[in-house]
Amino acid sequence: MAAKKELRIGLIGTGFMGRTHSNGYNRVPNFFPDLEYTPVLKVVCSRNAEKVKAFAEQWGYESTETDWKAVIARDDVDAIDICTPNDSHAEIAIAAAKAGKMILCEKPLARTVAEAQEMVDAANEAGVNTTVWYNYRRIPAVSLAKQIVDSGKLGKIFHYRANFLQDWTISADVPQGGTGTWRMDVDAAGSGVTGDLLAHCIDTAMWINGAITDVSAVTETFVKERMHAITGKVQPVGIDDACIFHCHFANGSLGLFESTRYARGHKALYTFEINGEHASIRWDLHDLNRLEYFDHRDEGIVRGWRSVHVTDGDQPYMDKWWVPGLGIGYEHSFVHQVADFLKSLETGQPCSPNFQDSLETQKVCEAVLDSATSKSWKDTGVESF
Ligand code: 4PW
Repeated sequence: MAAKKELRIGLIGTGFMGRTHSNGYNRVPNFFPDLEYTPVLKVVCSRNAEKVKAFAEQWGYESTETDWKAVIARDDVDAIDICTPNDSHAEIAIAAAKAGKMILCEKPLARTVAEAQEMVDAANEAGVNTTVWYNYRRIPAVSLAKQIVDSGKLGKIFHYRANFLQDWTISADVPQGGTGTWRMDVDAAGSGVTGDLLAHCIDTAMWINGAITDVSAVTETFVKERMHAITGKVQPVGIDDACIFHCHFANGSLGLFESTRYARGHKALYTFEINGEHASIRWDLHDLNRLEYFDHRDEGIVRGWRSVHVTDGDQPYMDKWWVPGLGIGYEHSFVHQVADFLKSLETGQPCSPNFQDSLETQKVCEAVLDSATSKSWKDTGVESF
């Protein structure tokens, strides 16, 4: 067998996402053996020297750094993987692009459109490959939903509906800022559920159903003040705890989106439903190997919702795993993203969503937040996706 080409990774950030990405790199060679490239875990970086060493040992990184600039300066690194809080994405990505490194950036791309635009410009100027980890696209049932819509089976699309519901911030004792709770701090995160959760829904929606052109939104911050874990002071909360928006898609369909971290009982309920002239589909992250499909053209006596168990080798990604009937999980979406990025190096095609695609998602998020503040409809400026 020909020797593999190496993609030498420098991972920055060792939180939840650092683990999901590292798991992806580790599993790809076993399950995607035909790829020309293989990831090599060169270096991992975090500020705490002891913790980063333990992370490197656990996940198989060859070395460690405590300053992200040192990772970018290394000649033995081809790609920078950004898993830090959102407030450092732009600075790290721009420096990485200037050093000619490929960039894999955790979502959302940035806190604002302005930051995201600078990242796109830097990547374009350097001509480096980029991708953003909107991982839910790569759950086989979600990829299958796109295939079905692209095949035209639904006919004209009328409605796209999505929810992302959680309940982990209901207690006023949850702090903002610091390790683990930076998502609660507007300076670190940029926004609340809009950037953290609805960004996933928007990325999937535009990938499947095209550009979102204009939006009308409401947001709410239920707990107005929280202790800040870094300053130790009780401070006003700047994030949106909940957001609901409706919108137009460029194809003429209507969209309805809701996200909150105050839906008691829901931990990560990401669902979407698409209604077309002939057929509808719906999907639920809590039952992620299933895609529900209803086709009005079925013979009347058997017409009804079909529950498609997406585990067959003919369905997206499933030829790589076990045998039909055996499902996979959340973590596999990251394995798929690594595989698709490596494949993109072989083919020379961009690995979608790249920085440019994710800038479009950022535009929708920003229009949603602007709409809620101004209590008016806002154009997103997204023309195509
Ligand atoms: O990206 C999202 C996170 O920030 C995730 O997909 C789920 O919600 C899990 O954690 C948060």
